[in-house]
Amino acid sequence: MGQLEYVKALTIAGSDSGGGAGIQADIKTMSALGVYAASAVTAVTVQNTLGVSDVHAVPPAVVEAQIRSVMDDIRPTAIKIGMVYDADSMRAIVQAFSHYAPLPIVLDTVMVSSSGSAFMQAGAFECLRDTLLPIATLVTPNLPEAARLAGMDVRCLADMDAAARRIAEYNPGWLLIKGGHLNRTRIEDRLYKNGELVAVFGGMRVETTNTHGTGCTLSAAIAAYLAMGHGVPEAVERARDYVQQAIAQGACVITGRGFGPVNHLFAPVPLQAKASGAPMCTQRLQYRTKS
Ligand code: PXL
Repeated sequence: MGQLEYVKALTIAGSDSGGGAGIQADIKTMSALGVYAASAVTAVTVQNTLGVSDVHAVPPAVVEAQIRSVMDDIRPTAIKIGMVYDADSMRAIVQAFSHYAPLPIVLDTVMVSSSGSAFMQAGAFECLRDTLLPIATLVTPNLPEAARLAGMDVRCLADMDAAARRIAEYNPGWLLIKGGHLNRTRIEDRLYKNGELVAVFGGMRVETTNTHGTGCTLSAAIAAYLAMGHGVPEAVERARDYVQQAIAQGACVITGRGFGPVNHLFAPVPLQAKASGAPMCTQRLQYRTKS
């Protein structure tokens, strides 16, 4: 038999000592979906289910060195970028990727924790928008993040569409605006390409406080499906299904005294491998188009 190779992804993100979000969520998610997860840690956060008590950034040169070390040897086929605390680290990430052929990059524009702590240094926002956004294949802001990127209030579905057109000035590629912050029972996430609405993904809100890390989990799952070779709309559709099930399967379980994690490991699959050098899977999924 010829040589086998795992399907591999790299997450560049902050550590959540509580284990529900950040790099821990990313590694659990990618692993649960059968994808080998490499990681570059950008910051160490001190937190549990009750909140964040401290944030320590990793030196930018060390962020860059981790990425280069993984890229030069392990050769992931998709990247997820989550929390990046300061502008120098953002520039270090862009610099690291300048050495390689373009890969699918999912950028989760993490700015504040769900409990309100700053996960991005004051003044780093413009750098995120002007240097990190342009290298992403897909950007996945929630409503407040989309509002900040677009420089406008986003309070309804029409505002999301208007914000998407503005954000396309910084990145003409794919954009998934997550509508969870609109307080509706039916959640709607909207996928755009170059500011144009491409697909609408609906789902019913699960009544639970165990939603810590859902944004991290979604972007990591998208990166995992991109690593398998799916296109962006298919990867988003599959990743949303995974997150919805992970929320439902962890909705009634107590982890700590605060906001608990989703159940990443409700149905883990074995690590996938392919013949080394063989093309990735190209199976396509139907996704709901705009109605
Ligand atoms: O908000 C997403 C997020 C990203 N990164 C880290 C986190 C969280 C949420 O708490 O802890 C490290």
